[in-house]
Amino acid sequence: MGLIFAKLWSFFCNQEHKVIIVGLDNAGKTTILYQFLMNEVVHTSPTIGSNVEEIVVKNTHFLMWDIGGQESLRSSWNTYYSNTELLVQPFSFPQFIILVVDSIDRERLTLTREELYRMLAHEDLRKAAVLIFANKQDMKGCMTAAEISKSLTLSSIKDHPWHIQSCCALTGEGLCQGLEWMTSRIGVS
Ligand SMILES: Nc1nc2c(ncn2[C@@H]2O[C@H](COP(=O)(O)OP(=O)(O)OP(=O)(O)O)[C@@H](O)[C@H]2O)c(=O)[nH]1
Ligand SMILES: [Mg+2]
Repeated sequence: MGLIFAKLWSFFCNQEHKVIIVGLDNAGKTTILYQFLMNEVVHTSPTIGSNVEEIVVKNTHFLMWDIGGQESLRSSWNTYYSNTELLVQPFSFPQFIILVVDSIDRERLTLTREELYRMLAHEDLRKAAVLIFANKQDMKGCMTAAEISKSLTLSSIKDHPWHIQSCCALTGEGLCQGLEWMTSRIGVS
């Protein structure tokens, strides 16, 4: 009995939590993914398709899918929402959406808003919690997290847990706080 319990415990504790990292092109998604993985800034080029990496935080495994944000690729984001290969696992749908916003890109915030609400309405994402990174806080004249929150009307989101975190992917500032919010959502302290 004890052995069965231990195996079940180990299965659930070591399982991977699926995360999708989305946002418009040039927002800083890939830079954030590799800051998570290596604590350093990598040279990026626009992502065609996706990058996937396992990130371990406080013994919690996250399988993070960084999806290309160019206009032509956005219509295929929904192919990452369900993963038929993993349907036998309890969490084959994303548990987290990380939405990365370029805080200097005022012109395209409306577009980000549209993409956000399209995702939130998707059946496969109904249980996902949303972490919004207000990235590029090092840029002069950038929008604050509060401004972005207001423009995205985050306070109107009642059916998904959400959190907005300002950050700078180049220095890594703010990224840990975002990950901490994610681990707190799954009960890791
Ligand atoms: N100043 C500044 N530049 C950043 C920051 N984060 C990322 N960048 C730069 O923004 C550019 C785009 O970053 P990527 O991580 O490739 O953007 P992406 O969201 O993955 O873009 P796509 O793959 O096209 O969807 C790169 O030149 C990064 O170095 C940041 O916090 N501050
Ligand atoms: Mg990219």
